[in-house]
Order: sequence, then C-alpha cells, then structure tokens
Amino acid sequence: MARKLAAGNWKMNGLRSALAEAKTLADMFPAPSVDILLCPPATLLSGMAEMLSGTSVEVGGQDCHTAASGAHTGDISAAMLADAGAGYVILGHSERRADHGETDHLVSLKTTAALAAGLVPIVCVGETFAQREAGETLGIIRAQLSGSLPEDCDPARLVIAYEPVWAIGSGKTPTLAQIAEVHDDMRATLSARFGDAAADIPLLYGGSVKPGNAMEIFDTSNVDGALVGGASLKAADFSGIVKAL
Ligand code: G2H
Repeated sequence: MARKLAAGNWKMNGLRSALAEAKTLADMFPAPSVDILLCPPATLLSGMAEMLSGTSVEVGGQDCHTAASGAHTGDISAAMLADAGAGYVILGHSERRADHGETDHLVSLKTTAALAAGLVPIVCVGETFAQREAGETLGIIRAQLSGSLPEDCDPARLVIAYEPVWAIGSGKTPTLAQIAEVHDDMRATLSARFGDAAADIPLLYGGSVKPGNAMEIFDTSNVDGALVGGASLKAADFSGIVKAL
C-alpha cells in the first residue's frame, strides 16, 4: 500500500516572511506517520529547504522545464530544483495547463526530466465541469494519464494527483462517490500499465481540501493523500489536514 502523503501547493503565494509557517508546521510533526511536503514558489525553495533541513517536512517545486539547462529565460530545470533541495515537483497542474497551454505531451517530457534529475513527479490530472457534465470524466482522466506519463516512467517514483478543475479554489468538492469512482479507475488504469507496482503509487486528491473535509476524503477508496492549495498556506490549517491523514 502507498505511504500517505500530504502535499501543500503554495502556488504564487508567499514572501520570505511565510517561511515561518513552514517552520511552525515542521515543529508540529517531529516524527509523522505520513509524508509531508511543501511546494513553495521558486523564490522560496532554497530558503525553505535550508530551514527544513533535518525535519520531517520535505520540499518540492511547482514546475520544471523539459531541458536540463540552456537558453530558456525565466524557466527552471529539474536539476536546479534538486540542487535547491527539492525532492518532488508538481507537473501538469491545471493552472499551468490553462495559463501556459501545457499539453499531456509536454507534461510527459517534464516528467522524464524530473525523473532524470532524481525528483519524484506529482503528475496532475482532472476534468473540467463541462467534461463531467458530458459524462467524459473517466475518459479524460485515462487519456491524461496515458499522455502525461512517459514510456519509461518508473512507477516506484511517481505520484498522481486527481484535481477536478472545477473544485480548485472554488470551495466545491466532488461527492465521495465521485472521488472514489475516479481514484478506483486510476488505480485500474495504472495497474493495466504497471502491474503490481501500481498498488504503491500514491493517488492524491486535490481541490478545496480543508481540515473540515479531509478525514472523509482520506477514508475514500484509493485516496492516499491530498494536494492542498489554499489550506496549506497556514500551519494551523495544514496541520489539521496532516492529522486527518
Ligand atoms: C488544487 C489545490 C492545490 P486548492 O489546485 O493543488 O488548490 O486546495 O486551493 O483548491
């Protein structure tokens, strides 16, 4: 069974003063029974990694380029994230797919780059509300999994996050039955591709997870943790989610 993971995605939030929240969180969980991860904006990555060195809280990036280095102004490579202290990187978040036109194929190239740099990619998938209304959810998720995971993907170093686009930052969450349907189908899809190794791939749910709904979401079939946005910014909120896991 996959080890549980509570991952915080700070998105484009947080100045240096916010590092104190990360330290507070780490002090609350000196020996947690689950994995805890914070993915701050790139400007805070190195400072957060240094601050959290020796604690139980790991650090990750929010995106990386497909190339290891080169003339790509404004971009960051997976190797640079690793060098700054990251162990994970979020890839293919729907906000990047929407804001930067990221396709499944681009996400698969980024996943290859992340794995080559020794990072664990957290590959995000999720349907829009229109796709759900049209009954296309499972087909969309299967296609995103197929297109976003490269041929040589190592299932032992992979995390998947299911984030319905309409649930992100909206306060709306799918029903538990809807979450279970998608997570069960993702497990089956990954099993068909990776065999028994798929059982150990952490499947995170993301989209308006809060301390108040975390426990019931974590009790849902094939949910191994959460990718948390807004509620990961404050240690007081995120700690409630970690405890629920
Ligand atoms: C979904 C999630 C974090 P929030 O994007 O990845 O954000 O918890 O704010 O909905």
